[in-house]
Amino acid sequence: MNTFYVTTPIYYANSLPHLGHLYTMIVADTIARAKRQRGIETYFLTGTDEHGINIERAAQKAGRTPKEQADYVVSYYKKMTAEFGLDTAHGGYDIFMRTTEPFHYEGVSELWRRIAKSKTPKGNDPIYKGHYEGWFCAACAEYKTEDEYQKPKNEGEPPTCLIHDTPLDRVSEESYFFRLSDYDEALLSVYETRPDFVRPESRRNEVISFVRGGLQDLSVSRLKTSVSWGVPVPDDPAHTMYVWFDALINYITAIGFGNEERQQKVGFDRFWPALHLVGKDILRFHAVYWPAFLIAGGVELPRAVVAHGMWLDPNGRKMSKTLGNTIELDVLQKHFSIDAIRYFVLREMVFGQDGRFGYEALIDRSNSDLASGLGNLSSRTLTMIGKYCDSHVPSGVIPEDKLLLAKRVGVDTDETTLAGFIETARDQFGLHFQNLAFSRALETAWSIVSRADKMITDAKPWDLAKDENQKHTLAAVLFRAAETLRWLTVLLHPVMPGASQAIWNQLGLEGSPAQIDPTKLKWGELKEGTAIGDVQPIFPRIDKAKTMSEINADQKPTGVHATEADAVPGTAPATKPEPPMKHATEADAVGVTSFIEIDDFAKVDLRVGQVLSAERIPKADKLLLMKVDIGEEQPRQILAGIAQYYEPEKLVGRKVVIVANLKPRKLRGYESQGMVVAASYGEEGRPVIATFTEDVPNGARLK
Ligand code: ME8
Repeated sequence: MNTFYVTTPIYYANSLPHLGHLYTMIVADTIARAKRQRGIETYFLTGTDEHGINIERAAQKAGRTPKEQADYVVSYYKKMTAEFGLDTAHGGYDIFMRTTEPFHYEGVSELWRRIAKSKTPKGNDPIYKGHYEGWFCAACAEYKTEDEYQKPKNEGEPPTCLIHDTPLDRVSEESYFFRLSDYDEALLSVYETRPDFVRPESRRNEVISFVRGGLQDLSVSRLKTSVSWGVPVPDDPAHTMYVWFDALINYITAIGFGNEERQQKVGFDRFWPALHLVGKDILRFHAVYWPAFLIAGGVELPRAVVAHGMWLDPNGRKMSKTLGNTIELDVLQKHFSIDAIRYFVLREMVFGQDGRFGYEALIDRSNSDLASGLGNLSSRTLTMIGKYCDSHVPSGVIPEDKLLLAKRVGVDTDETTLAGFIETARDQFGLHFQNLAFSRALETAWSIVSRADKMITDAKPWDLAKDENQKHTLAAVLFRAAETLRWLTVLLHPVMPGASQAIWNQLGLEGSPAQIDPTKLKWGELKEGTAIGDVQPIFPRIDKAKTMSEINADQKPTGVHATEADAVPGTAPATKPEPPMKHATEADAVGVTSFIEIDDFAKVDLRVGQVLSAERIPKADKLLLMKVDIGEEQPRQILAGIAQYYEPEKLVGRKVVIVANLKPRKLRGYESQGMVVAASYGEEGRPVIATFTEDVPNGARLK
């Protein structure tokens, strides 16, 4: 049986979720929907991590018991997941896992016992009793070594956590240890033999160098007198298990490890191994400790551990409650459709790298890609079918004797040109999706939107409608547009389930795009004569000024918010108010003054390139150092003076135009082997990089 299991981290039940938590769930939900659409039986887990000192303290502060605290946070999570369409009722997760479930206690105890009975690869006992002396961060639920904390300013004070800036707890007590130091070679061999085990590549390298640096044994219990809120150590109830030990095991207890009832209901053998999606903040736990526990317990390793980057605010700062720059989910939900949010986070973050989240950017993308892009393609196509074809899908066939007429108005009489383009885009979309390159996948889907838009604009159906002789040409153009829409709804279903279904219904189709395997789509299967449904706008345009002022009014009164308008002056030039596009400076407006021959132009070798990496150069505010693939054996190293306007991480994967035969020159000690072509406007000469809306191979020449 073909099955698939995907997990998000289980989130701490000490505080309410924010955009970061929502993001991992959206990614997992998208993957799960794509698998289900392909007929693969899929299990999707999310949930909460409810034990440990941090929950105990949060409960105490709120005047609740730890369980009441967990219940409170869980009820919020459940409400939130329902509102965002991520719960079971909306086709989302299959289990909201809670570590306070009795079956979880059973499974965790079972794994502890199995580990305790085994031997390490070096022949030692994996679990031993010792004495722990050191510092612990309750918020990270992590023991900290000297290079992981800030030493105190005054003697006698505790050091502080580098992440949370809060004082660490001194721990000096008896503890059980897991002999992690004996698993280094076993782990390195996993990373070596399974290069896809930790993804992306950069994270895999980090993990390998961490393990190569030497592993220390891990304290896996606390005395019950210090931490009582957790799973008791089997046969030694004076000890409570370390919260991460218990939490990681949730991924297997949820599907039946150590509990017969769960095993019957879900099935460990049916679904394990899982694909674990995590933020890079907790990669070490998932890619080092977790596989070591599993090796020790004789359990198969996960399919893969995939770490995504973190959402930062528009100024590039980490989102945190203290800074007040987290994105509030209720504000987000009030002003944006679920599909627009899903599209934005998947399109905007280059998977694996950090991304910046701002409401203004979300509005801009919604308006450009959704309202003016997909939404407009859908409404113009369906409105024209309503107007010119009596609301029925017309025939796509142009009769032999009308082909010449169609050709005369520039309509391609060979339907397979468009069909071929879309089939190739569908395949590319699928490949990107499989590699979790959602941003690239969506770029590819939007190349289909542009192609269909261009077909309509070039064919001018409104003119064709005036000529009775062209009625077959008109019908064929509208059929092709409608068939393109059908394909788009199927491709985009995992990303935007609501909007895809709405367009599907408006096309007059039965069932759901959720039931169509995109790899099995065949061009032309849209049936002539299908009565289209009621045409409604799918993505209404958002009034930016009005929505921004409403958002600002809605935000909690304390702290700095995550809107671009709140950017600290001088820290993020990209957030300066942009001059309206139409108002170029007078200098820009001067017309062309002298002409060149075509041969002069031919001297400039312009090539299509793709940015492979982009980074800032220390002490050079304006320059970005990029590696660009222009179809040559080696990528070009190119410097571009765009750092004040472009975030390097957003350029990765983007298609650009390169002047390939420009004499190399050195800037700030780096050789630049070409130039990126950009428009320049306004008094500051703001650069806007030239790019393509359709897919084009690297190295293609511009003529
Ligand atoms: O670490 N950007 O729980 P947690 C992107 N209980 N993702 C973010 C994010 C951000 N700014 N902030 C949070 C724990 N996340 C443990 C996990 S698993 C056995 C135990 C997401 O509540 C991201 O997935 O701190 C990150 O890894 C996770 O929330 C951390 O959630």
